[in-house]
Amino acid sequence: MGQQGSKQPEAQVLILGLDNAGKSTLLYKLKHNLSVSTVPTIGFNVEMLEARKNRKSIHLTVWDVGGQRKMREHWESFHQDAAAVVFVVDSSRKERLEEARRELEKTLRSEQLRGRPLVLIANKQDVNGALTVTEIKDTFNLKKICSGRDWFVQPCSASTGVGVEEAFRRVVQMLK
Ligand SMILES: Nc1nc2c(ncn2[C@@H]2O[C@H](COP(=O)(O)OP(=O)(O)O)[C@@H](O)[C@H]2O)c(=O)[nH]1
Ligand SMILES: [Mg+2]
Repeated sequence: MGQQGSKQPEAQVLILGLDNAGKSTLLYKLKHNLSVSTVPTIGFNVEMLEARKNRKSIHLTVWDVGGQRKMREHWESFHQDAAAVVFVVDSSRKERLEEARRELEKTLRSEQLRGRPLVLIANKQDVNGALTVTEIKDTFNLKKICSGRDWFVQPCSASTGVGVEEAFRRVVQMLK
């Protein structure tokens, strides 16, 4: 969690979401401004990023944890040190929204994540007919399941990069 008063604050950010939501695409867009072709993540990816908060530099360690069913049971082991959670949703897959909602709700119930801010990414907004931020917010009943923490929903396309930097600026702003 970084030492109090340390000159170079650090924070860990956890990217979660179902498989195929676009987590790894998002991470690599953010890190290298590159569209890379991803393969399903077995285990996790981790990247260090430099961000600015109140004109100070902050080191972010961003964990992108595989979203396949078998990996989800390991999400919990990443909770402890997470200062913020980024939850990525594939807005083009209406039929997987309920599954995503269940996983998010479970994640937010974690004691170790109590009070940690959440940025929900409504990804794949470039796809025709993608669910809007409002539709996702309502379906997820976010107001209710996020009580006691800061939260924000960011429309995004990890492929084109639209919304990617905004999403992380939000994350950084919300860090305590
Ligand atoms: N159209 C579109 N496709 C995306 C977007 N983000 C990711 N993808 C695609 O979705 C698939 C899964 O992406 P990936 O980053 O591997 O998802 P992960 O399993 O959550 O890490 C890949 O084929 C990506 O190219 C997006 O914003 N728009
Ligand atoms: Mg991945």
